[in-house]
This record gives sequence, structure tokens and C-alpha cells, in this order.
Amino acid sequence: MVKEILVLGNQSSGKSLFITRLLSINDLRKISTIPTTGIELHNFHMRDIDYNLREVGGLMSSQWMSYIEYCDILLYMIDLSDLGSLATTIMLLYEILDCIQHNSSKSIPFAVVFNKNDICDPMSKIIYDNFINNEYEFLSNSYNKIVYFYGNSIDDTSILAVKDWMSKL
Ligand SMILES: Nc1nc2c(ncn2[C@@H]2O[C@H](COP(=O)(O)OP(=O)(O)OP(=O)(O)O)[C@@H](O)[C@H]2O)c(=O)[nH]1
Ligand SMILES: [Mg+2]
Repeated sequence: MVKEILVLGNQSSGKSLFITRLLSINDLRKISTIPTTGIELHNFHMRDIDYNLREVGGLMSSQWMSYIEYCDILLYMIDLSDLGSLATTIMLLYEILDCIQHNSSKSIPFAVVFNKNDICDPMSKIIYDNFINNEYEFLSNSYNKIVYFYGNSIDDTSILAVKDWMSKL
């Protein structure tokens, strides 16, 4: 069995680092990334399941939606340290939810991963928490399987939590 994981998120939100760390848990060496100008494909095996992991770079956000119907699991990465991109981040989140709701014939497990909590202003978590609470009805009506993770890709906490969530789907 092969599951397709799609990783979306603004430029520099941390998708490539998250994926690299997910593929090499416990390897705490400093990893550098370069901006993804197209698509990055990786694969890994976990508990009898093969996963294809596809990152579509933030530069290609205009084409993200065309990949959604082919995925089995969707991760949306948000950079908590970049409040300047808040409006774009939320607009793209709504577009993704709309796309899932209207175009996909299947129910796609969807995780929002709040990243870079090691360097963010504490206010940003409060701002996003308020957004989620205020929009709770919309978010749960439009998609009832949305889950949220907070963390960073410097330690393994959120990566382990996301892996654990995926393994139970
Ligand atoms: N401090 C900190 N830096 C991070 C974290 N995640 C990623 N970064 C850094 O953020 C920068 C961008 O990370 P990438 O993983 O390349 O971002 P991306 O989302 O793949 O960006 P695009 O490919 O351009 O869409 C790099 O310098 C990473 O080292 C994190 O959790 N904490
Ligand atoms: Mg990248």
C-alpha cells in the first residue's frame, strides 16, 4: 500500500527542513535547505505502509490546488515567526479548505503544522489560536478532520507527533 502525502505552505515556512528531519529522526546535525523551486519527492516506509512525500514549493502556490485531489494526507505548514505573511497564509488555508470541500471525492486527513515556535513571538501563537477559535465553526464545518500541531524542526517533537498521527490514519 502506498499513501501520498502532500506538503504545502508559504515560501520559507519550513517544509523542506521538516521533511528532511522526518526522514532522518534522531539525526540532530544542522541541516541547511534551499528554496524549492518546483516539487520535491521523497519516500519512506512506516508500519507496513510506503509513503510518497511530495513538497510543492511556496513559489508554486498558484498550482497547489491541482495536487490536492491526488493526495491521501495533506500537511499545511505555517511559519509562526512570520506574522507578515499572516494574511496570505490564512487566504491560502481557506483556498485549500475550499478545494478539499468542492473537488475531492474522498475525505483527506488534513493537518496544519505551526512551525518555528523556537523563534516566534509568543503573540503569534495567541493570534493564530484566536483565529482558529473565531473560525472554529467554519473550519469544522468545511472540514471536520482538521488537526493542529505546534512545534519546530529543530527538535523532534512536532515531527514525531505528526508521524504518530499519520501512522494511526
Ligand atoms: N529556527 C527555525 N528555523 C527553521 C525551522 N524550520 C525551518 N527553518 C529554517 O527556515 C528556512 C526555510 O526553510 P525551508 O524548509 O527551506 O522552507 P520551505 O517551506 O521548504 O520553503 P520553500 O521551499 O521556498 O517553499 C531555512 O533556513 C530553515 O533552516 C524551525 O522550526 N525553526
Ligand atoms: Mg522547500
